[in-house]
Amino acid sequence: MSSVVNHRPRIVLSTVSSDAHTWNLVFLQLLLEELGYEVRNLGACVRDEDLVEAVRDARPEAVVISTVNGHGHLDGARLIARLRSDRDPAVAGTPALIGGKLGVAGTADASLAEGLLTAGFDAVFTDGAALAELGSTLKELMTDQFGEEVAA
Ligand code: B12
Repeated sequence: MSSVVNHRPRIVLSTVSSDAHTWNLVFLQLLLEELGYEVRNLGACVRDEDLVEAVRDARPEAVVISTVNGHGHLDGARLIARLRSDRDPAVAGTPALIGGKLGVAGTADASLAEGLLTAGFDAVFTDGAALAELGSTLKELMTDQFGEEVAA
């Protein structure tokens, strides 16, 4: 699908339902805004259905999920399954990535990435992954989904 976007590409930023941490979200909001995105930050402990409704309302070019409390591999898999099964194909097909501390095993949590990809995420950033790659990954995902015009 190709479409012309005449606003700054929008990102819905959120954590998962169990996760009370917020500085990770503040950090990512600032980084994404610096990269040229408009960010809707949903804050901590967001229910799956609230994330899906925010996507329906904001029609973002991408969803970015940050999680650090250790439950992200479970909550994230459930969350992305909910988004991908939405009745609206535009909502269900929104590019989505997740990152942070996905479990409680530090860099060994890299093994959890495969499950999150299988569940429906387009990209996974494990603990310690290069943050510098966030911008280029988002651009790739948006270009695949919407065409060249959306790049921030
Ligand atoms: C502050 C803090 C809290 C505060 C949070 C306050 C707030 N308003 O945010 C409070 C006290 C509430 C808290 C609670 C808990 N915490 Co806490 N907390 C921390 C602490 C000390 C700092 C987190 C922080 O703010 N970092 C600053 C931000 C900017 O960095 P960050 O979160 O690490 O995010 C970076 C990266 O992870 C990455 N990143 C994150 N998300 C994403 C997403 C993408 C896409 C990408 C690319 C990158 C990325 O980029 C960020 C910048 O580098 C960490 C330990 C630590 N030193 O990291 C523990 C820590 C995160 N907490 C932990 C735990 C276990 C808990 C509790 C479960 C404790 C408990 N038993 O109650 C609860 C969780 C409650 C819940 N429901 O979620 C563990 C998680 C264990 C794990 N995953 O391995 C940690 C790691 C402590 C530890 N070593 O055990 N916590």
